[in-house]
Parts: sequence; C-alpha cells; structure tokens
Amino acid sequence: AVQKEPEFAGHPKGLYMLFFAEMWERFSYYGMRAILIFYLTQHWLFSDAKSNLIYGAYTSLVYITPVLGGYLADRYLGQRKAVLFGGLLLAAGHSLMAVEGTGGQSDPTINVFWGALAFIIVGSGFLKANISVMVGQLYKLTDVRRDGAYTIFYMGINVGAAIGTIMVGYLGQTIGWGWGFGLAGIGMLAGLIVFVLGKGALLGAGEAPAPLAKSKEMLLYGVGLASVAVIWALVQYQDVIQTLLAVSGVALLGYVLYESFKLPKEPRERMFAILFLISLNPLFWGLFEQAGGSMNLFTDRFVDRSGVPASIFQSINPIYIILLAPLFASLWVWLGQKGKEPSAPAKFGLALAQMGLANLVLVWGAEAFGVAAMTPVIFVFLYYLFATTGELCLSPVGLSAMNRLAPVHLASLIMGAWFYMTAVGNFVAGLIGEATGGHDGAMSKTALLDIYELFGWIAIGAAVLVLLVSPIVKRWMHLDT
Ligand code: LEU
Repeated sequence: AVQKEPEFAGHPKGLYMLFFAEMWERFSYYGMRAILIFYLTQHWLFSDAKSNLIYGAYTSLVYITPVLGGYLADRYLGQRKAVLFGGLLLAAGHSLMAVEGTGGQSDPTINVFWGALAFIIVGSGFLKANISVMVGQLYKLTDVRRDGAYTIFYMGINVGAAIGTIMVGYLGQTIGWGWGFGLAGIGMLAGLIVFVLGKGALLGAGEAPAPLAKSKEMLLYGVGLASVAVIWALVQYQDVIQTLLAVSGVALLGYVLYESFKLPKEPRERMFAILFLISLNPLFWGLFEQAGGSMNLFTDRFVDRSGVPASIFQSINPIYIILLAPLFASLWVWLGQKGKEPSAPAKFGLALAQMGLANLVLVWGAEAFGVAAMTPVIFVFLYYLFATTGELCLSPVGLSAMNRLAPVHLASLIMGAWFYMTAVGNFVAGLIGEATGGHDGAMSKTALLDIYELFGWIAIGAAVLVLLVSPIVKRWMHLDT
C-alpha cells in the first residue's frame, strides 16, 4: 500500500509549515515597510521627494532579486537551501535596521542602514520566489488542491502583513525606530526557526536538482554575500538603478519577443498575451505602491486619524485581502458557471479602473472637505478598498495566467519577467512619489492631490483601452483548445 503523507485539514503538513514561515517573513517585510518612509524623512532627514525615490528603488530591487534567486535555486541550490540562506540574510538585515545612530545624513551610521537594505534585498532574492515554488512542490502536478493551497498561502502572507504593520508600526512610531525594526528582526528569526524545525514536513520538497558539492554550495553563498556588497553601493544611487532597470527591461522584453517568434502560431500568440498583461504591471503597481510612500506621508500629515500612528493604516490592505480574497475566488467561480467570467485581460482592465477610482475618491473626498482641513479617515479606508479590489483582479490573476500561458520551457523566464515588471512598477511608484514633493521639495497636499488626480484619470483611460482590446488578447490566449 502507498504510504499516506501526513495531512492536516486536507492539505499536507508542509503547507502549514510554509504558511507560518512566510507569515513571519512578511510580518518583518511589511512591518519594516510601514515605517521606512518615516525613518527616511524623520531620522535620516531626507526630503520627502528623495525619500519616496529611495523607497521605490529599495522595493523595486526587492522584487527583482527573486528572478535571480529563483534561477540559482532551479539550477543548483534547490529551493529549501535557498530559502534558508535568504532567511539568514533577512534576519541579519532586519536586525541591522535597528542600529539607529544619531540620525541625519552626515551620521556615518547611515552606511549600516544602506547595508541593512542590501541584506534585505538579497535575502528576499533567495527567499521570496522559492518559498512560493515550494508550496506547489508539495503536490503532484495534477493535484486539484494546488490552487487552494496557494489561496491558503496568500492568507499567510496577509496575516503576517497585517500583524507586522500594526506591531512594528506602533513600536517604531511611538516607542522608537530601533524597537520597531528590532521586532521585525525577531519576527524574521521566528520564521527561520519555523522553517528549520519544520524541515521534516517537506518530505523532500525543494531539494537540489542534482547532488551539489559542498564547495559549489559555499561558492553560491559567497556570491550571495558579494552581491550584498554590490547592492549596498547600488542602493545609494537611485538614478543608476533607474538606468539599469530600463536597459535590462528592454533587453528582457526583447528576448521574450525573440523567443516567441521561434514558436508556432498558438503558443506565439499566447506569448503576445503574456507581453500585453505584464506591460500593465508598471502602471498598476506604480500607483498601488504609493501605499507605503506618499500615501503613508499623506495619512500622517493630512488625515484626521485621532492619534492613531499613520503606519497602522498600512494594515488596511492586508486585512481587506483576508476578508475579500475568498469572496473574489467564489465570485469568479460563480460567474464562470454562468459562462460570464471576465477574461484575464478584462480583469486587468478592471484592476486599473479600480486603482484609478481609488485615487479619484481620495482626491474628491479631500477636496470636498476643504484642502485646508484634515481629510476624514473614511477616504483612506475607501482608497485602500478600491486599491485592494484592484489588486485582487490583477495579482493572483496574473500569476495563474503566467503559469497557464507560458510554454513549459520558458516557464521560469516568464515568471521572472512578471516579477521584473512588478519591480519596474515599484520604481515608477518612487518616481510618482518623488513628484508629489517636486524635486528635493517637501510634499504639499495640493501637489499630492494634483498628481493623484492626474494618475487617477490616466489609469481610467488605460483601463478603457485595455477593456476595448481585451477580446483580441483573449483570442491570443487560445484557452478553448
Ligand atoms: N502582497 C503580495 C506579497 O507580498 C504582493 C506581491 C505579490 C507584489 O506577496
């Protein structure tokens, strides 16, 4: 008889182990992100404009490195060791964040801060994509429980994000920066411990594709540490990052296009659909990622929040996700049964429309109550509500579309390209945030509202175009065959 794998509530035990490990990792990531912009403006005394740019450069690197980390794990390390190494780097990075020094840009301690960001960036590179891949590896290819597993895993991400932003945000903004970042470090350590102690539950998932010599393994870790040093220097020069992103982005998209012309008609058209979908990432995430940046500053300064620290409002998005994700999942199933489920490109159009609406609702609300007055907090809740329903139409939809549309031999490349364009979006977010302050200026409420309104309409205009062409893109997807 086949030995049954140890299960809990219908899923392999390994899923719950990965759930808690990723929950703690996201606790630290989003906790730190919730106070980063305040740390930049209030502790290191960067201007609002510059702080937004640094925020965007940092988060964009966080989403690019998983492309390389995924590659190294696929080829050599295996996912489990990559996650372990990434977790160690992340714990080091978050702990280093707690080293405050005296503050101001002339304090040499700021170099520890840049180093901390570099550890987190490279650590995410080794961990983020690989821990997600491990979820799928717990199931056979044909196992129908796989989608459900990812839904559960996404819950873990957002439970961690919600608790992390509240606890780290509260400690960091009211007791002291080091306390907040230190707690993020402890959270990451907890995730690491869960991952190490729970190894047995993985039943061999995520091991190296071929036996790996100790010397080669050490070399890979050495490369990881060396890239921390490179990123440490790079993260201080946001304009260099911008150029690198643009050049490598064009090269990557050109390569994907080149590969697609080698394919027969159907898979080639699927690649066109992929290119269409990923090209919408920069606009969507460019607006969405204002959350931790300019929106965070706006909430801090111009919203009547009854003394609640602004960073706590960063928990609204993950809490909405926890509440609404099951609703959206059943909505698609329900519409699907009636043959009315929107296609992936149509959902992307809806996502852009909702993100645009989020911007406009905030602007209208703020203006209706007078720009000189504090804006009622309800508009912050509405802003995040539409941003979240937009996220639910784009983020999970995009991931599964990439999975379904990519030819097997290009699966990792396509997933990498998806994350790459998300990273571009994060950088764009930094640029838009920078614009709310004018160059090296301080953010003004009217400048922010003007920019949000402009981009609100741009997103809605783009949404209309996307919805108009979505039937063509849907045909490119060839899903009926
Ligand atoms: N909330 C998601 C995460 O942290 C966002 C990502 C997919 C861009 O995993």
